[in-house]
Amino acid sequence: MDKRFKRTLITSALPYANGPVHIGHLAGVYVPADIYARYLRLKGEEVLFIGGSDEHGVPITIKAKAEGVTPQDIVDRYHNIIKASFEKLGISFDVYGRTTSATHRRVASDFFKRLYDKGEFIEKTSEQLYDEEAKQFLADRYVTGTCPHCGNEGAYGDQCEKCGTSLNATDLINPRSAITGNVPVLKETSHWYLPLDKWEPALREWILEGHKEWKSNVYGQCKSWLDMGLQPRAVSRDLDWGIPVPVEGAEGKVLYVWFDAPIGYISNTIDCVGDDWERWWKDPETKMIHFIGKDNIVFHCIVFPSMLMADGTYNLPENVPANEFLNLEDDKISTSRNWAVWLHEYLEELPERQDELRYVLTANAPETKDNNFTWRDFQSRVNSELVAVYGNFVNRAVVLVNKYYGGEVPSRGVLTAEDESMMAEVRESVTRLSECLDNYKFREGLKEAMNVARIGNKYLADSEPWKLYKTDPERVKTILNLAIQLCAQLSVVFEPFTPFSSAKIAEALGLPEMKWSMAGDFDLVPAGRHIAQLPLLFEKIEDSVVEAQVQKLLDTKKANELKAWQPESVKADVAFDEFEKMDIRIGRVTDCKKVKKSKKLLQFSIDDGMGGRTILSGIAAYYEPEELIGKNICFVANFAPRVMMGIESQGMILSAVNPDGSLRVITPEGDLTPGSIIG
Ligand code: B3M
Ligand code: ZN
Repeated sequence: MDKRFKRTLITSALPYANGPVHIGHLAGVYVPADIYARYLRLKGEEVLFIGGSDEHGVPITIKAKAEGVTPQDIVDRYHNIIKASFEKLGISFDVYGRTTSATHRRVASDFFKRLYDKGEFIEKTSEQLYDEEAKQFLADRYVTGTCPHCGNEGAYGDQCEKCGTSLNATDLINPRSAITGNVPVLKETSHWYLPLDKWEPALREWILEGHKEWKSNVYGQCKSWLDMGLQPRAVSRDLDWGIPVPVEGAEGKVLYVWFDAPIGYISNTIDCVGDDWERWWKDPETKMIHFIGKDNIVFHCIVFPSMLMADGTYNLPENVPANEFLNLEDDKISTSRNWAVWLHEYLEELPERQDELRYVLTANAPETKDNNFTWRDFQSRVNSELVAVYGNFVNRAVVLVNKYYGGEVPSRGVLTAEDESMMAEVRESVTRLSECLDNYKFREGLKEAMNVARIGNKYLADSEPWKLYKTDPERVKTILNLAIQLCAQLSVVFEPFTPFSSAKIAEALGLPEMKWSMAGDFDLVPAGRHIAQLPLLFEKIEDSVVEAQVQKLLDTKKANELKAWQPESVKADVAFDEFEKMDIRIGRVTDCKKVKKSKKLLQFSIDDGMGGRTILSGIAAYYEPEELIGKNICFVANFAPRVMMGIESQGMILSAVNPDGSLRVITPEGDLTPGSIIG
């Protein structure tokens, strides 16, 4: 470890307790964090690995409302599912807490109060969106609308998930209440703001000058935030679910979920180690590492550090190795569309296959770019890597020792040049592996671990002990002794990645406590030790298993497509005078081209019979622009103009959606003059 540090505090993002965790969460955050924690522990370092559920915030109250239960019911349900499934996957948290705990409420409240007393907040009154029917301010996800940056019509009041931009609810075009569907009004309310701009110079110095070694995706995002200039950020909300703002006169206001959630790392530390917690958070010899997904970068690199600096007594994170996203079968993972492989379901449907999932998610980890999980790839990696390389080597070595020596590890004679070169290769691979793990390159590290197994397979294949057994039995003893030593090392180098199989090998070989220093050491299992037969380390994934999982996803897709045709998608009746407010007309496309930097938008020049206009439409995925030139289309002429990608769109072109989600523009039958009124 870097000489400046004596111990490591590892945090992993606190998942929202409004649903179970899926493979995207695992690949992005929890599997890499666990690999790192296990690796440091093997090296004998002092480590604390913090996890927990994030139980506040609007997504939870929305879910509770939809189900007619309390937010507490929701978080109790999912906290338990999440906690149990992490445990079963072998995610080795030292503590898995929750933000509705009494400790957290006290710690978060005190944190706010301390900053408040120091004068670190600005109190500001501003106009916020308000739903008059629900009698409620619409914070964050309580409001949806069109993203002013990319034109996504399903953007939330806190973020556009399409382009990743972080938003204020009042930035949205055509905002709608997620509670009633009403158009919100503006109403005054006051909140506390953390002046991020005050911390901007310190953040610039700390990240842009001091942490050039951070992953380029993380560093780049921080730089672009800092270059845009930071604004004060509200840290309270008008909601009834959360930690009350501990200030007189703040009734009905709670801490913003992104203010209290990262403090959850501190509260969970306190629940884990009690009074010793300050050593983990304030001693400069403690290194803090945040494992998160890319959508959380700004909160962990800008907002939380500003909170910590405002307090002034805490360490800042030493690194934030955020990952990109994992897709599933070429489609974005989505909770609302049920497009995911849920961990708790996986554990039930593929029992005792934890290492297989951990392996594939690491081999495929979205470390530098978004990546894709497919069940076919899962099958092929398990069968051709875990089974055919790692499992095959260990099983062969153990079987041969049982066959020739009744399970007693043979003693070793003089080593040959082949033995020496095999041992050297292993040690080189282990060195590279350590380097990878030290630098958060888990994917590459896993390749090196697998390389050690490959070296073993090659060694057995080249030396052919089964052929030599009759002619040179002494030589066979040496070969199999070394092969068993290599099995012992494999259990160590694979422990961070696939701990369940490592434990099996260690038990069969009678290994003492595992240590990282055992990797590269060929004197781990003494000659004469009796080793047990090993159950198969990994079994092949049969086609039927993969087909069942693919079918499950196809069923999901079908169910999603059908939803559009279900009675609940039919909208409420509209009176004639309401309908009459719409000015729908025929237009002729005089020009059509792609909008630069947008995958979705086409820019139309329309002859509308009134001098012409420009309209943007999100159908670029379904047409080549030239196909549409000269066509007659239908458009809403009095749709309020809006600016997307810097271009004003003056209307809306009508199109229909197919069951597979594809869009087709509506073209009129017969010849009609541009400007003709439809009605
Ligand atoms: N719950 C967001 C998320 O799950 C949030 C992370 C909190 S970490 C302090 O992506
Ligand atoms: Zn957007």
